[in-house]
Amino acid sequence: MRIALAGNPNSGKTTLFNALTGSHQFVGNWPGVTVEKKEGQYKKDTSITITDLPGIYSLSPYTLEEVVSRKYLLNEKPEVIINIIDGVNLERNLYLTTQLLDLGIPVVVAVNRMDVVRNKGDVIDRSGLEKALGAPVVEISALKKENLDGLMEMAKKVHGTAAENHVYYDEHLEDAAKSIYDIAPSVGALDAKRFYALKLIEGDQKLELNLSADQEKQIAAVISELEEYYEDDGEGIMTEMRYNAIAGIVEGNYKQGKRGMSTSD
Ligand code: GDP
Ligand code: K
Ligand code: MG
Repeated sequence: MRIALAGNPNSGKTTLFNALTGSHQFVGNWPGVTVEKKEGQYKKDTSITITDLPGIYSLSPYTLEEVVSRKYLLNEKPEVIINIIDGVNLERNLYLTTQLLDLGIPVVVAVNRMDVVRNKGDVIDRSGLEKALGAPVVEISALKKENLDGLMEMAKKVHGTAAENHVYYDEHLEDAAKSIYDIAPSVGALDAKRFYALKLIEGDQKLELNLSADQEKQIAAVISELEEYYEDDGEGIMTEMRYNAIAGIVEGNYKQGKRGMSTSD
């Protein structure tokens, strides 16, 4: 089984990767770029390969790290994604999560830094978060090596299952995505069809979809209509949709303790 670790910079990816692989790791570079590539075997089951992707905030095509991560996710297709998120910065970290869920690959969300979350007296409604995302959520501390067995058990459990995603936006946007599948059935047939449709709406120029000029024109018309309706450009629409959805998810599932800001790590 091939697992990719994806998450924001500083979310604890390397700490988790090292804890899971121990000395069973290989460090090189991603093809053609000087971004470090780390791959290793799960030390308790060497049939599982784990790839530590570069830290990213979004699956955009702008930074080198984003390009490398999304090429790997779209073209090499890991069988499971472990999305490590910083439990202390849930809102910011979930922005990437919403995009990973669009890829059609089973995702396990690992909420990291639980030692700090608990110290602050904060509480995450784990099962509420699972329901909101449509993906299993496992609370861990990569630093203290807490619940890493539980995380890997969950990764094995979702392996080979259909990817779920409960983060849907409003009907105008969802209808626009469906129109895009109708215009370009080749996009609709892809596992990552939702990813591609929403990125087309975002105005992403690096999707390599080989659409005909006519399809491009029809899709542009769908997007124009959406932009007129929301009085914003596609990128702005998608960003706001994602932030609004995440704000609701965090509001409903993260309770701040009375201890407020305490020690960091
Ligand atoms: P990366 O940028 O995602 O690879 O993050 P790192 O693994 O380098 O971790 C960033 C910092 O967070 C380091 O100082 C880690 O020791 C710390 N860290 C990682 N996981 C945890 C955790 O579960 N709890 C605490 N308190 N600190 C952590
Ligand atoms: K780091
Ligand atoms: Mg790292």
